[in-house]
Amino acid sequence: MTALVLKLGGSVVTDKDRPETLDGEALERAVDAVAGVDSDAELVVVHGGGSFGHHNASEHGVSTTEGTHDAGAALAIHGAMKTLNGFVLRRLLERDVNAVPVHPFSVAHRDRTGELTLPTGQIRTMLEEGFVPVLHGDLVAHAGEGATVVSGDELVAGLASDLEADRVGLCSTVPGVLDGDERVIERIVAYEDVESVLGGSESTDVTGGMAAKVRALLALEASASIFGLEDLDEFLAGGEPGTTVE
Ligand code: IP8
Repeated sequence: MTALVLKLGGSVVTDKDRPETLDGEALERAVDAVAGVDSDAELVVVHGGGSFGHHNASEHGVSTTEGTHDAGAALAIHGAMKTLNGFVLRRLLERDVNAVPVHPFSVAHRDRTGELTLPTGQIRTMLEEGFVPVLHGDLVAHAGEGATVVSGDELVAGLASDLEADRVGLCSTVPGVLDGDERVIERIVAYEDVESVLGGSESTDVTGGMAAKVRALLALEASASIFGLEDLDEFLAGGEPGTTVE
């Protein structure tokens, strides 16, 4: 199976400055672009949290490594992400995209080392049956921690390798990975190429900073693009806007 995995950054489709608020215009634009994709293409969409989920997670002291055993806290965080997922799905359905939800909290887990297991049998079958699965950053059960956050980027990496995706796109608030002069770096083939602008390999921005994104994408077989919303159409049409990581 060859699939296209697209991540819509949470800060692209929500208003980061106001809790639980969509960026309606940006979301419309993203959804329009997705609706233009050839209906035979196998497309998986993942969205991040933006102004949904993150504030609930920090309120309850939950991160990708610090968990909670409190079901109320878990429901608040997961519930916020489900609300956003519902908005994204509704907009996609309005554009006749055959979108269906996949909630990682119900299917994925981490072991004691933090390694994520995300089953993809249901996603493969959805794709084969003509659906567009829409996942989101979420909570996952984490051995020894209760429940911790899983970011959309981590899901993208897992999906891309498991589904043997041939293309991966991260639609971000920036037009690509920027060099010291704020110019988009066209191609990255090794972390050393960008270490001076993104920081050393010991820096651990597991919550989705650019260094973590680039490292995760370099580890994939698939070629991946990081680009801004204005370039989403071009990416979905088969182009390589922004920064290509291979
Ligand atoms: O915005 C965050 O997903 P991300 C998910 O992709 C939660 O990092 C629950 C905060």
